[in-house]
Amino acid sequence: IRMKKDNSVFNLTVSQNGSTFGVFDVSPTSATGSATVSVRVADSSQLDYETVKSFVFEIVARETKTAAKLSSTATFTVFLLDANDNAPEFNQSKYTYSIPENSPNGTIVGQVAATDRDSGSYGAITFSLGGTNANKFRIDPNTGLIRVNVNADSDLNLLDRETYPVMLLSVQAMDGGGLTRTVQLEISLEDRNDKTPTFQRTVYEGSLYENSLSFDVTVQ
Ligand SMILES: [Ca+2]
Ligand SMILES: [Ca+2]
Ligand SMILES: [Ca+2]
Repeated sequence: IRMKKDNSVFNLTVSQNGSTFGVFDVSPTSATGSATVSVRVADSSQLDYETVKSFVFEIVARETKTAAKLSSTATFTVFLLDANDNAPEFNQSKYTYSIPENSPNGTIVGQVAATDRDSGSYGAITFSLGGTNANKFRIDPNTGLIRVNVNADSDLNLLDRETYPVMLLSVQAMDGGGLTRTVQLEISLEDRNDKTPTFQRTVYEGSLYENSLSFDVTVQ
């Protein structure tokens, strides 16, 4: 900004509603006649878009050498622009679910949720799954709903408790600026009686002596 006050010496201060304001300052802080004044950030820790979206403050020029000490005030408004300074946050540090083994394709496993304090695309979250068994499940990238993802035609035993009783996966939440957060997802398979008893052979033979009181043959 440019200040002009003919032949007078004046001080420059930053205030807000009449009291000292420390978020911004000016340089120089005193001048004679006219001066170009820069408004600078004095305390960047207070520039948090998630807390305050704009600042209104005054720059006061006050004469120092005159008896009257005349002053003039200019009001400034500074609007903050959002930066992507927050990663998504899950509502749980870990998710643990349990479903029956051999659950069919589309079975709902559970739903994760995350928030992001930034605005617009910086706060828009996309979910994805990772880990060894991630292909056996699918997650809705927008809602976080997790479902079983098996092809019954080709992978009859994909969710077989005897193979993987507990599966450790990860869920990633990514915002529109590329910041990510990952949590563990543990899916246990509940036992179901999916093994029909079968004989190893269909024909068994045994011999016994006449007059025997018992007949022993091992059936497996
Ligand atoms: Ca912030
Ligand atoms: Ca932000
Ligand atoms: Ca963000």
